Amino acid sequence: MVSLPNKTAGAENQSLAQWVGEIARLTRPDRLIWCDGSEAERDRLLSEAVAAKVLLPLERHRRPGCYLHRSNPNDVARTEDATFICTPSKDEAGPTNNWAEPKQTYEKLSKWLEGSMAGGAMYVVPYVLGPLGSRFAKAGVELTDSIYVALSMGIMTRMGAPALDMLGPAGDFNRGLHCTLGCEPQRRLICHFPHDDTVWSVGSNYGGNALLSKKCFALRIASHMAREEEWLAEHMLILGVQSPQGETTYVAAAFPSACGKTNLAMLTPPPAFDGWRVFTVGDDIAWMRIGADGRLWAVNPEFGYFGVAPGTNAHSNPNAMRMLKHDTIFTNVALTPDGDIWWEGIGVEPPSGTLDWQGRPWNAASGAKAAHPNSRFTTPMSNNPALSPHAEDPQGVPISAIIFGGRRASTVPLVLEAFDWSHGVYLGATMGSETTAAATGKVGVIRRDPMAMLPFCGYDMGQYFAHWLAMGRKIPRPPKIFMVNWFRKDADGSFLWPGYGENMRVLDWIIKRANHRAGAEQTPVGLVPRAGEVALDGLDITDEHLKRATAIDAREWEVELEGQHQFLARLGGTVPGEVMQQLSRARRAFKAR
Ligand code: OXD
Ligand code: MN
Repeated sequence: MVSLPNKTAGAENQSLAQWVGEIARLTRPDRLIWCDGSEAERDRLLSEAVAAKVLLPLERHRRPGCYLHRSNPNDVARTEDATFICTPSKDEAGPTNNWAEPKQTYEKLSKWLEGSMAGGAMYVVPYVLGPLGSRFAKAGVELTDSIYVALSMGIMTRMGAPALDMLGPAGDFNRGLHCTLGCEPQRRLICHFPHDDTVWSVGSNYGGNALLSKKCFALRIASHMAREEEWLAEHMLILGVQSPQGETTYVAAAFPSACGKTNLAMLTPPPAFDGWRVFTVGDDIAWMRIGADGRLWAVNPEFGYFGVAPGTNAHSNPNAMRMLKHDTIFTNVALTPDGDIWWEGIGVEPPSGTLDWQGRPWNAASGAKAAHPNSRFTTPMSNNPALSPHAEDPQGVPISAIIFGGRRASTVPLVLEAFDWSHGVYLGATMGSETTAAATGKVGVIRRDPMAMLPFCGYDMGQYFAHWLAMGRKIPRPPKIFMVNWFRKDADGSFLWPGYGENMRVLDWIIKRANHRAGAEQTPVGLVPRAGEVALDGLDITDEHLKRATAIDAREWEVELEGQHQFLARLGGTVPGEVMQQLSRARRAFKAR
């Protein structure tokens, strides 16, 4: 039986001490480790993880403070089939979430968890989401048997003492319980209990399933809280664009997983934008509240980035390449013989003798990938050379534009501005993307992913749209809403837009529109740039070419609007009439053309 340390700061909080005791009695770890978030603790945990072969140190001159983790090959992505929202009624979870009855789920998991940590340690990981001392900040505590998870939480969150300080003797917190449980797919469940502010995740150590601060708390549980407390918890990056005159405009953008969110958040402007700078506030999640000035203000609840490695290179994301030089945990990337990392699309050839993500000798001729397509880096945001000076601002940053985007080979133009908030909610509600490797399942089919929240909304989607519409009525000075698509292809299959740093040109138009400094052309589905309004200097692209990238093709849209209709119909009767009316309006506008 574990004895609770009585001198720890955490034990001051009665409900925390009680809950830790309860879970320790259930899971029966040999040791309880209260994480304080200190450097000394991190060094100690890193040494233990290396001794246990959970982490492999990379060559210390090439990648100081960097480690490679190889996961169980059956545990490489989020498992949406095993992800549940446990609310008293199924309706509350809605048709897009898996639902399970809370009491039965606790009972079932408690049986699995009995004695599950015997022989090992249980890490008590207190953390804060959001800048310390801000009105956005919320505390969580994750109990985990995984040293990899504890170390990753130390990167991804403000972990340890600050959280216990914030909790004090009586503060409330999100209760996260994570147990590796043999890492068997048959006993893998990620269960959310929004009414108890609780998450129980078993059977997976993959970031999105196991770092409970991230998708589980900051999105699924927080979206439920946000609805009750009149704010927004969104799957959005936050960036600031600074003009040569020093004026900074902030933008929040939602893209489904693995559509280049981290790259956009860390964008390096092209030479034509001399004197412009892009600053990252966040790369994955935004919490947004109405400010005293009537604008929408946003913070990044996280403290680090858990980004997709393949495709990251000196062209696609030069800031990331600098950021990943030190103090980073890489998961499921390839290992070169000189102790460095490698992945597909890193921009250099792999040396011979490279080991694949499972540690096996790799042979390029085999056609197999050396790095797993969903291999990741976990790195503190302080490593980012483009980190915004306001990333830790307790007030957050004021958002002038919200962008929705997806990966669409056709139909959706490079950029589209919504007519108003309500139309923007419809654009977000019906957005779709070709699927990627960030979740298990088929890759490359179109999946509708409203506001990129389909896997992350902790309640009914129709109600979520209603919440967005209600927020729109409450925000006195709402941001403008846009849709972008960097991935549209020409008839010959080539991309119509170069993407990456050149996306600055689209951001520039968006910012001009948000600041009422550019015109636009009306189409049945929104506003697009007029000829000459997207700066193309220095690019091998003509206005004619841009026209193809922003074209609205009535035949493609007929199919699109039918697809949207079918999707909204599947969501059921809670979809607000206002969203359906926007769809009908688009159909009528094409007919009237
Ligand atoms: C992520 C995801 O890891 O969206 O951010 O899957
Ligand atoms: Mn994400």
